[in-house]
Amino acid sequence: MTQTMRWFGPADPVTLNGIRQAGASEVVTALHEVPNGKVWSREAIATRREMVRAAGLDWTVVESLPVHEAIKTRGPAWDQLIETYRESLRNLAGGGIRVVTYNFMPLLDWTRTDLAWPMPDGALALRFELEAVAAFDLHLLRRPGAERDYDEATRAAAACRFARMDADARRLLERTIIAGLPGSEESFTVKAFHVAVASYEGLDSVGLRANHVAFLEAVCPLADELGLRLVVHPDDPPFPIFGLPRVVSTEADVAGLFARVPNPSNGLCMCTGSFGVRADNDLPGMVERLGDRIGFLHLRSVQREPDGAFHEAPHLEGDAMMPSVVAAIHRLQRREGRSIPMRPDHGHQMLDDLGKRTNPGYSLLGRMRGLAELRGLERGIAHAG
Ligand code: DNO
Repeated sequence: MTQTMRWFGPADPVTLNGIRQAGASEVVTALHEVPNGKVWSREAIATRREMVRAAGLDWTVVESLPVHEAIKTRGPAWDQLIETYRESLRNLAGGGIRVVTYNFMPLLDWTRTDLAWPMPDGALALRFELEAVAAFDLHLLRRPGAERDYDEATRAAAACRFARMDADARRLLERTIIAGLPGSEESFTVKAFHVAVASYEGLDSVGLRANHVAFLEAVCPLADELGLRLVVHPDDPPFPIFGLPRVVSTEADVAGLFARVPNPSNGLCMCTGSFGVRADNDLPGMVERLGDRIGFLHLRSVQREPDGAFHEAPHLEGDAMMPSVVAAIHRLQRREGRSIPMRPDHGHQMLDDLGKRTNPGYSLLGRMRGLAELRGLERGIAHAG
């Protein structure tokens, strides 16, 4: 695997040199300062790549070139936004980028309910509890029709939980869920979130899937020509949330996408953490079967808990069966004669990072531990033959 780490650009408290010392050879990054829906210029791409190269690293994978909400909903600005996207792809390919990551999740990108959940060793992990989402949805957001989306036990637990929370706890939960985690393209207040959710009214999973296919049909022929791979990041968590459809949650979802848009540029960012929340996603089998479509790897492991909750375990623990996943990746790379870019996804906040300002999930030391473990695992598998 080509070892990379995510870097949020010059504003990231983690330095390029820190990433280099962690042993990565590349960063994956984005022009986070360019508003969603605007072109990434050749000059800005070249300047950022130069900055990365000057630090002894490279940048060949973008995470992410955001897909505007009006593309996901097929709103009136669709044509213009597609043209903008295509222009950015041209500029990226001209600037040496090979892989472009995106997602097709309505409004919210990745979502958690607790960003500092203490592990037994004192490190802090990211966690998701459906009950906390329900407490927010039913009692803070008060989304019309929300009660239909939770079973009776979850509704009751959410009501008790909400009653126990003071104003600070309520505000923290609200911020955690809708203010936008690192790399998310959107950030909302409760009021704005109401309006945004309403803009999806009437769009079900069939409609969203059709819009996803329309997007790919509009950009993949160009990406093929440019020699780019467009890789879709799966839904995190991999099920509908706040009544919004999610259509990239399972192997069948992505296989359907590849069947409908067979262009070689139509690819996958295989995120074992996102897919791994569902016990019905067989991760090593997915690597095996989706093989040549995989253009980028996010490796992390979640520990599933009862009642739809999960937290992020150390990279080699939890439910992902990482040794089997990496063994499948090793076979895939050997079969196809390529090295797939990988990043250790997220990491615990630990050691000296505990007192620091960090991007949740993206502090250096936890990810450095993850990268070291994954690198060792791959080396061991390769050595064993
Ligand atoms: C979270 C990330 C996601 C990912 C986007 C891709 O940690 O994996 O935010 O970058 O979904 O567009």
